[in-house]
Amino acid sequence: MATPGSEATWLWIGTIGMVLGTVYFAVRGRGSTDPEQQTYYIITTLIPAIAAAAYLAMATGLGVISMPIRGTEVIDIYWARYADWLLTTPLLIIDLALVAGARKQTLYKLIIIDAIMILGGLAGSMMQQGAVIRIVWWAVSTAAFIILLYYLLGELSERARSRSAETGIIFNRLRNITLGLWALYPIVWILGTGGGFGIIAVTTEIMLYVMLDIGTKIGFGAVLLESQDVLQAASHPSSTNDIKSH
Ligand code: RET
Repeated sequence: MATPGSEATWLWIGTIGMVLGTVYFAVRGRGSTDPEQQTYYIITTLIPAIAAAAYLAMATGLGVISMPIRGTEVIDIYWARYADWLLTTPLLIIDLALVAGARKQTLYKLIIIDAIMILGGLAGSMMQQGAVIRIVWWAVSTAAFIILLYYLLGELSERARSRSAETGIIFNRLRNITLGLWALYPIVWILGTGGGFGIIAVTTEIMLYVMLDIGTKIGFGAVLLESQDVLQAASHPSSTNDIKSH
């Protein structure tokens, strides 16, 4: 078991950030009584809660192993982040699918493609034979990611638009946050320990992942819950709004 060095500070920042995010969503969701709203609250609260456990494991040295990679020295592989992503990315996809009103079949497909993406990254990070095989796994994982984007931009966007104009706008906002932030993960991976070249320092890599994870889990969750309030208000207008709209 390897012990994390200077990168531990960032892993602790990640842990604290995720705990705060969990508490924030849990407190926010307490007042909700609508079953649909509650589903969003539960999913959105679970996401940082899972990540908090993974970050704690990484900060305490449980979620990391040292591995000799051919052509480089021994590198630390933080495998716990893949366990986190394997659980949290499907939850984020469920959030998006719920907003869009996606078909169950499409949702299952997306979850399988997502699992291939994350497991491809895990496999690549564990390959000890050198850079080439690691890059091959990166390409497999990135191909799965591109297929995910294709569904988000196509079928899911269309479904959301067909629900209502507001849903279409809100889905696009959530989708764009997802596209923009998720696309940075493969870049950090290949430049960091993932690619085996270590072009960026381990501490920088961990810092970037912490920032991305906070954005994709807490930033995304906050925007989603905010938007749900708006949609809810639009579908169950109060009497004041009724009067205003007449
Ligand atoms: C990996 C491996 C290299 C290729 C690709 C990857 C994609 C990772 C993504 C992760 C998203 C994580 C999120 C976590 C927070 O909730 C696995 C780095 C494409 C997209 C959103």
